[in-house]
Amino acid sequence: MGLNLQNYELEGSLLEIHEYPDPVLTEIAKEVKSFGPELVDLCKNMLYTMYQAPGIGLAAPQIGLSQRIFVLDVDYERNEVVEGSDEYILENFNPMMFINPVIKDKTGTIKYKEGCLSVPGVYEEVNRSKDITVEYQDTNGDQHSINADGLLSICIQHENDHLDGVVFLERLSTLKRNFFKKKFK
Ligand code: QAP
Ligand code: CO
Repeated sequence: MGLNLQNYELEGSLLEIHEYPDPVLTEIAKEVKSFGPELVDLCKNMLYTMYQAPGIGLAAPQIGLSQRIFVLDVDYERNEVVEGSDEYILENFNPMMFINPVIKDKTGTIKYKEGCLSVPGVYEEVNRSKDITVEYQDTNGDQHSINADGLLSICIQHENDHLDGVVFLERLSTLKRNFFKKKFK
């Protein structure tokens, strides 16, 4: 399968998304110690699966892999090539890959209606930090640090939670959390 990214063909395989309450979603993911072409391939397939869904973020535990990896893109627009087709054109795509991320500084608060590919159909408001600094490695193992705010900040915090075995339902009020937990179990 392929996704047309403004004449750049993203090749990849569609990975199976594990849904809540799959136990892999509650595990603490392991640090990545091996970098190179296999990791690049995995990230490409994760991005491919995310764009296909469509979603804006996907963490490795969501594809059944308990490793500290997530991908995201909060900028892209996806349009059908022709109405009703399953071929898409992506515009303004800005794929990002985070290996062994650590959120360093968090300030302020921001509320946003979040969803999750592993909890289909549920969209609820969650409080997060507004501004963050995140340190992470790229697929070569090189170290980076970025500041994030807005949707990027929210998305990084949501995906980083997955690496600690936390699904966004855990961040809702007790009443809502229990309601949705019951619904999925
Ligand atoms: C996490 O979520 C996120 O229920 C990424 O039926 C969400 O991509 C970060 C999705 C909001 C920041 C803000 C959910 C797709 C996608 C669904 C997603 C669904 C289809 C969720
Ligand atoms: Co999620």
